[in-house]
Amino acid sequence: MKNIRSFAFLAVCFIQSQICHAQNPLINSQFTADPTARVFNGKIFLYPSHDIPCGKGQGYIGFCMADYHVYTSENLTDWEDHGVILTQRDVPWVDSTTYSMWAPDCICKNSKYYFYFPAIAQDSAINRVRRIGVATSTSPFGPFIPEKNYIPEIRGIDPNVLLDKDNQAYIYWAHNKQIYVSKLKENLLELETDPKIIETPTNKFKEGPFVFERNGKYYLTYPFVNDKTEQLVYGMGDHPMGPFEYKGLIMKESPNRCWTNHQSIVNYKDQWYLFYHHNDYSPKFDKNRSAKADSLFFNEDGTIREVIPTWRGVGITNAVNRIQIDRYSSKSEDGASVEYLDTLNYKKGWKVIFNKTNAWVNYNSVDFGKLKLKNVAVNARAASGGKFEIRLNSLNGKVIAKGELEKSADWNSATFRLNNFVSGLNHLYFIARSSDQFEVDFISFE
Ligand code: FUB
Repeated sequence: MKNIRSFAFLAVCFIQSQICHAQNPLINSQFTADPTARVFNGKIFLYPSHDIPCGKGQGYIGFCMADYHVYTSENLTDWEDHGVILTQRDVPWVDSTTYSMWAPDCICKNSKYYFYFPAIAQDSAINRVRRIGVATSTSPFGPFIPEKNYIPEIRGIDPNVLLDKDNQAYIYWAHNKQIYVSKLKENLLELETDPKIIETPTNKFKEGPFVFERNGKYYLTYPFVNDKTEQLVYGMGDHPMGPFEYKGLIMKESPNRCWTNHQSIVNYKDQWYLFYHHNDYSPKFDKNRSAKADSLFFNEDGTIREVIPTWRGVGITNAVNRIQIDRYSSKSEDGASVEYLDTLNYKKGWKVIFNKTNAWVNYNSVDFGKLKLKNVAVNARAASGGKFEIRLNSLNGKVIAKGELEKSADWNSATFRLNNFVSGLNHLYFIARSSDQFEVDFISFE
């Protein structure tokens, strides 16, 4: 061990540069629900809704949403917040006392960007009627300029727009347990056809439609309450307006009993991803949600394989960044558990607690590039000390570092020499080699 220095917690998301290096959840600088991911100009653009804690008398059943931000990423690991793109104050028809800017969508046609969002209108605030409006921009970063009025024929929430291969656009939304569709006119601002209900197998609660096309098949995906909370399900069809044959589950109910879930599915650099939300940064209040992403795979017949939510999420982690091993890919059943760092501030994230010899966590896809990295810094708290090893690619793989953590009741960052030159993409195994309890927040290579 070379040195120990006092370690003060720094958020994973560096607020000044507005960049988060994150796994699941993707963003910890604020709550991000209903994540719609789109690919524009070779980047992923994420248009979530923005949960904020409600002030007294604000919002509806705990939902308070006043504006939208847009985030981008090229590697699905570093997420940049580009700030507010639209707020309730700036929309002429929205009742800006209602904090009702729920799940949005954004699409691009002929280099113009169309942002669709629901909210409660001034003319119907007493009955809390939800309407859907459009705002446009010449840039995916906004600012988006709202139309003067909402789309008059639509009552509902969760707009989603599919721009089909022939450039015909369809708008989907949810209202009263039903999912609706209409064709949009060429201007993407008005309906061309009357709203039509899409047949779904039951009359149970559903919302959040998201439709995409793959190999000539259209997939209608939506959150649906079959038991206690929302699961994600889908149907497949040959036409954007249906019918869609029900196919089943994409994701089970949230393990943490977050009542809502809300999805988008996107292909980026030849891999499909599911974006969704859970309440990981707000485990006791499920109206403050956070966006997550996991890889999604299809069977040969085009059906979707169930997606099991992971902590590791997606994307490659640069070895010199913080490697949050509590966002593990896999771990031993015994002796390695994950807990919040600070239950008074969940957004600080998590730590791994080791208390058994040979307990381990595995964190996949770390890029060491070609740099000559010499040390690993381990951010740990070890009241009774503790021994560890870091191996590559399997539990029996090459040992690249090992060491002994100094006894300390406080968090410390200690650096240890690497035994071997490491390059390229590797999977890490962090293994406890003593039975003393110690905790690790993150490691990084330097
Ligand atoms: O975010 C508010 C509402 O919760 C969305 O509109 C629904 O889809 C659900 O996620």
